[in-house]
Amino acid sequence: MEPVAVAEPRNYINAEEGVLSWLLTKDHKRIALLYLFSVTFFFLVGGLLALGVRLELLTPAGDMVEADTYNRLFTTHGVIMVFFFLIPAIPAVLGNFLIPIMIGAKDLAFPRINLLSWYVYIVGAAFTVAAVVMGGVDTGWTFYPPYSTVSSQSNVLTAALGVFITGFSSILTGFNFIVTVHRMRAPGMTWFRLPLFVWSHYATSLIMVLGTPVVAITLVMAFVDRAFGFGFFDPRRGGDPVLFQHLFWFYSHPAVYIMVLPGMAVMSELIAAFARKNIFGYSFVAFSSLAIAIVGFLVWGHHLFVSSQSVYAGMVFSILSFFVAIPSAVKVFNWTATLYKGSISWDAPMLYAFGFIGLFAIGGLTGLFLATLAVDVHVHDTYFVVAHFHYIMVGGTTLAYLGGLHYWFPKMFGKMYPESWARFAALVTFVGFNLTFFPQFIVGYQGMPRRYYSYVDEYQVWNVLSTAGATILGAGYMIPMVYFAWALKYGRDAGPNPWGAKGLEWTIPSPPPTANFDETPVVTEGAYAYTEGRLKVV
Ligand code: HEM
Ligand SMILES: [Cu+2]
Repeated sequence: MEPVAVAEPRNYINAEEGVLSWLLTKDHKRIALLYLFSVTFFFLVGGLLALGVRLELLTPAGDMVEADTYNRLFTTHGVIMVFFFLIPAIPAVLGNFLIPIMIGAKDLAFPRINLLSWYVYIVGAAFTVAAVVMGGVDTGWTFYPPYSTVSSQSNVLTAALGVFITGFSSILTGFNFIVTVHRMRAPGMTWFRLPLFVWSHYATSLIMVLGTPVVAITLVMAFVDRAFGFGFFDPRRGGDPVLFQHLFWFYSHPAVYIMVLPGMAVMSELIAAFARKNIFGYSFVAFSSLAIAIVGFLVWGHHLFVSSQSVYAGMVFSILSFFVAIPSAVKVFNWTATLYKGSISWDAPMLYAFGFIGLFAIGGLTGLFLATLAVDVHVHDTYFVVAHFHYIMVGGTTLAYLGGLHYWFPKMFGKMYPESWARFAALVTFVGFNLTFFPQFIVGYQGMPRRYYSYVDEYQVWNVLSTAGATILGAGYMIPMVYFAWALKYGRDAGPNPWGAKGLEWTIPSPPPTANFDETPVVTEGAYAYTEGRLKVV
């Protein structure tokens, strides 16, 4: 018999070779991988800094690092995690990879702008890395004046410039997504047939485009205050430091939803796929994303309850903050209703999804505590706040991100990851997470302030628990990195649709070819058209 040469099928990964083909690519899938590597890098750096913070807090005395070094540690941890990991992770990696495929398009509307976004991100990151190399920045990731404008001796200008530049990456990505969803949908892909992943990213993009310019301007104002003594935020020159807080939180509260809406986007896909059901109340879940995006812009004042803001304004912001709970709860209730009578399979992505619901619920409920004016006066700037935002951002967003990476890993790379390791890692992460951050609610309620490098002895037991948990959590985050790398080489072939899931991304080969679809698909049914209740056939 003649030997038959079977050429490896062409896909986006092996379509072209060489580093340049990656650095100059206009393929949204390759750009997603560029982001994957960069955000993973920053997650590792931010994680190491967290470890430093936690080690210092193992003992009550400030005996590992100087106070000044400690300030630089937690600030750099916060800046890197927020601006270089949490904000880009899901949209830039999973959104970039999936949005065009999910709507039946060949690419985003503006492929070159997509590549530009990544370069802008890298340039911004380079400034921030430079600030770290030069000795770090110590203002807290919020850059509050007058400390950031007048008193700080650290590299505020360089770090702020880095964050400012990175903002444009976010704006460009949001703008690209919005145009893509409007203009590039395949025939038959009506708005109400869009996967909820796309809806949620659409809402996220609105916040990116409308909110990010505000923080950009705010940082410019702080920059010129510091560099040239303009005095926007300096009462001696007719300015007002509280103005900074208003402007900053006008963006940064919605920014929390830039982090968590994409997490919710992933959740809807995971829940539908692993319960094999249509999402209960599809249009409610879709519109709740928009509602969160809109109401998110009206609540910034809950960060200013103790800033000398009037009690009247405080009350209004308090009530408005409660309203955000409604669309968030709509999502959680609708996912729960979807699970009801679903035929649930406990694959690793679903474990991450359940973890998300649990942690997000705790984070959200404690958010209501903080939104309650009188309670916030007590726990403001304590570890209660630290625990709250870690439950939402770290618990919620990173679990959704990891769940999504597991779910779409076979699509992105054509290989399966080892399932039992993945379940193990999900469990370790969940346990480690709660051990790290639950004690912080208690110690915060007892009065331990945030951003201090030493504390009274009574708080030590909670801090020891928290540091122990952080070690476990760190391990939980590292395990997937190891088996993902392993699976790239040794994993078994995934085939186009390993989960038997619905959605256009599962109709094309894994990894997808460069153009995604051989011919433009015609969509004839809504998202999640599962035959309800059917058992999973593997
Ligand atoms: C092992 C995991 C982690 C540990 C032990 C940890 C610990 C801490 C600690 C102790 C602080 C200082 C709080 C303060 O004094 O105000 C902090 C701040 C912060 N962390 Fe984490 N963290 C972890 C992971 C993360 C992750 C994954 C993110 C984001 C993805 C994140 C985002 C932040 C932010 C935004 C701040 C605020 C910094 C500031 O207030 O200036 N953390 N973290
Ligand atoms: Cu807020």
